[in-house]
Amino acid sequence: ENVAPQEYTLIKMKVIQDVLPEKLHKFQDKPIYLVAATLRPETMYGQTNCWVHPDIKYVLFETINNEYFICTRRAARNMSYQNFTSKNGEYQVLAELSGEEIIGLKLKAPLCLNEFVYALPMMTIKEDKGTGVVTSVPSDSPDDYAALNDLKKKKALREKYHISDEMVLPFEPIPIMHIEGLGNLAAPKVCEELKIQSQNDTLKLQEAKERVYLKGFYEGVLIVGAYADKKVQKVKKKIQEHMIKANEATIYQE
Ligand code: A2H
Repeated sequence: ENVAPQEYTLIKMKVIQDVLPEKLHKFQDKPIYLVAATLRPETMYGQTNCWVHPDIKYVLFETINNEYFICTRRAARNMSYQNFTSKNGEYQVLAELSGEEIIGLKLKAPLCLNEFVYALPMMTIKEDKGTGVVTSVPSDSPDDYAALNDLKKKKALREKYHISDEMVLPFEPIPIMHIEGLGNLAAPKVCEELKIQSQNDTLKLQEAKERVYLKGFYEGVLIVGAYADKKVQKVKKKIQEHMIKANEATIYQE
C-alpha cells in the first residue's frame, strides 16, 4: 500500500438554494459547502454538476472559519487533524444526511462556466476515498461523462431520485481543454469510440481513463479562462492557488 499522503485540491461548492432541506433549516443563514476532493483543479471551468452517492451518509460540521462543510464522516475526521476545526482531532456533527437527501441541491462552484450546478447521484463513488463528494467534469473525465449520460438517458433514474429535467438536460460537456489527437472533448470522444453504455461499464471505463488522463495531463492545453493557451501542466498549480486565495478551495490530504 501507498503510504505517502495524497494531496487533493478541496473544491468548495456553495449551497445557494433558497429553501434548504429540513435537516439544514437551522443553518439557513450560514455558508454551507459541499466539498469535493480533486486531482484536476485546472478542469473546474468545465463543471456541469456535483456527484454524491445516494446511499452514503454525509455529515455537516463547522470549520474554524465558521463555514459549514458537508462530506463523509471519515473525511471530516481527517480534516479535524489538518487544522480545519478549532480543536485538533475534534469535529462536531451538526447534521447527518444521506446522499439521497443532498441530491438536487443548487450549488455555486468555483471557476465553473455554468452559473450554478446541481448535486446528482453517482453509483460508483467510493466511501473511503476523498470526501465522498465528487465534482463532475464530463468533458475530461470518462466516469463523469458516463454517469451524466445515464441520468440524461434514463428518465426512470431521474424520477427515482426526484431529479427534475432542468437539473440534468441543459448541462452538456463544455470544451475547456485541447488534447492533441483527442480534440476539445476528450472524454465524450473516447467514451463514444469504446461504446461505453453506462457508469458501470467498469472495464471499458478503465480503458477510457487510461487513454484520456495521461494525455490530458502532459499534452492538454486550456482553451478557456485566464490561462487559455497554456499547458495544463504549467498552470495547474497557479489555478489551484488562485482558488485558494479566493477562499474557493483548500488543500486536503489523506
Ligand atoms: B477527479 P484517486 Cl476532469 N469515489 O476530479 C470515486 N471517485 C472519486 C472520489 C470517490 N470517493 N473522490 C474523488 N474522485 C475522483 C476531476 C477529474 C478527476 C478529471 C479527470 C480525472 C480525475 C473531475 N471529476 O481523476 O483515486 C475525482 O475526479 C482521475 C483519477 O485519488 C478525483 O479527481 O487518484 C479523483 O477521482 C481522485 O482519484
